[in-house]
Amino acid sequence: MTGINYSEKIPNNVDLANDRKLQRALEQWQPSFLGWWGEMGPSDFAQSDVYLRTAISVDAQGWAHYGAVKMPEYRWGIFLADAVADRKIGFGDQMGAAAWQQVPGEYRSTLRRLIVTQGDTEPASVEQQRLLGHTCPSLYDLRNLFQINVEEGRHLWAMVYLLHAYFGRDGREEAEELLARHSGDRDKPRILSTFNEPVQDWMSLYCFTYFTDRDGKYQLKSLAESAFDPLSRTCRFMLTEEAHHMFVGETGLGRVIKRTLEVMKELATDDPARIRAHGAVDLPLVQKYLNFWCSSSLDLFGSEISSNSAANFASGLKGRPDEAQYTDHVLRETMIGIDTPGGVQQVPALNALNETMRESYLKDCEIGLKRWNRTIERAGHAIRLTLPSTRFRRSIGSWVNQPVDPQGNLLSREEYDRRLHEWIPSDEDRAYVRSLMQRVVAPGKMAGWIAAPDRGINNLALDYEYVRLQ
Ligand code: BYC
Repeated sequence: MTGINYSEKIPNNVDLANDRKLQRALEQWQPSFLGWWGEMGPSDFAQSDVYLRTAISVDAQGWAHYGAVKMPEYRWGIFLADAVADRKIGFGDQMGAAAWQQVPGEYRSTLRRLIVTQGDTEPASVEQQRLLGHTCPSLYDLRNLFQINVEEGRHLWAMVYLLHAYFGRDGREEAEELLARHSGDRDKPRILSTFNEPVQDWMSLYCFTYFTDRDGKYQLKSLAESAFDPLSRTCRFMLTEEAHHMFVGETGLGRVIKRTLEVMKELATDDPARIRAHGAVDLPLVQKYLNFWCSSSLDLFGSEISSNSAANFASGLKGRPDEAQYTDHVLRETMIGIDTPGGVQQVPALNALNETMRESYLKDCEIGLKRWNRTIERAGHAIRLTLPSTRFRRSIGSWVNQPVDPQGNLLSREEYDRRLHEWIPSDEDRAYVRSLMQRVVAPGKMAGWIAAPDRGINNLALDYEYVRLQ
């Protein structure tokens, strides 16, 4: 196991001290990062003590140290999972050859583009969430938000390390650009669409961490298979941090639903108006949030039929999540049927990899829904939460801009436009959710629209002061 050196300005386990040029370049980027954090990271709270975990090693068990930290003093650093000795490429046309420790010239720009796209999402998510601290439903939730934010900041460091270490001047320029683009900025937006959507309330945060961070899990898993070994190693460690982010989404939505069911029982009604009058989030409104964020996150996999994904797989740059579970790792022989508005189209499996990934992602998304639906069923209600059809509200791929309802039925454009507010949050719905977003910061107390979590963080009590506000 490689230990992490915290005595350096940039904590790392990549022996940075022995590469003075790289160390200097990263130390020059560090103040820009801190400047960005101060301007675009969580607004206020810089003086608050937050109960955060920090990586102390890179093995899966017990890698974290917990303690009170002021966010600007968080020790962001560079942590790669341990190297696998004699690692071989596990898929594509070069399967079985030695993994690359350097970037082959012919793949340089494609690989850089993949790393930049991945890197761009990390600060984007921090920017999207920067105002949420002001309306936290509890100190427990506030701390979880900040934990996610600092870790996304570290994930940016992970990609910036690769850019600086392996892509020379171009890489350094890209690292600067990662701090210059901003979520939702009209002139310099973030690269992928979902990362320009505002996340202005905690329902959106829980959906974002449930659906969008899960895309992160799948993309990181596929990059962890990469023939470019430093990318594989950094993604493997990022995945261990990512699990908590999805936990926040799944338990957050679970707690909202639990509270709604309590209110429904108390009032003996499933009438959304009465539930809202009582300050809870009615289940049809939860469904609308799921529809919005699931459909947006589905776009993040790219087009169903994609020559980019085919080329990336064939050349060994990007595999499938858990590549070892498949039998065919070359995919030169197989065809796959893809659902398009013109009917099912047969395409080479190699060109359908984005869709293959999207399908396994959706199976993973179903797990939380099953759990929430069991709770709803046990409470004696007939309503069930569902994932929208992959044809619904797509901005990328075969179904782009098709007027389709969440069940996947093609409608007239007029009917679609008229009924869209039934399927995703309307202005009125969003205004209602905004009205619930009142800050609750007494230790152990929860906002009225969300149930308490089952347990505290790191075995601490629920009424522990997870954030000491200053
Ligand atoms: N929005 O062949 P196509 C995370 C572009 S989340 C805008 O369809 P391809 C996180 C695409 O870039 C994970 N543009 O798809 C979560 C391409 O442009 P270029 C992030 C889009 O290339 C929460 C063109 O359309 N990581 O970590 O196979 C918090 C045609 O592309 C979109 C990655 O995404 C879109 N939705 O796949 C914090 C991994 N979709 O290059 C963090 C790296 C496609 O022709 N990225 N385009 O100019 C990739 O692997 C691929 O770029 C994509 C697209 C999967 C995104």
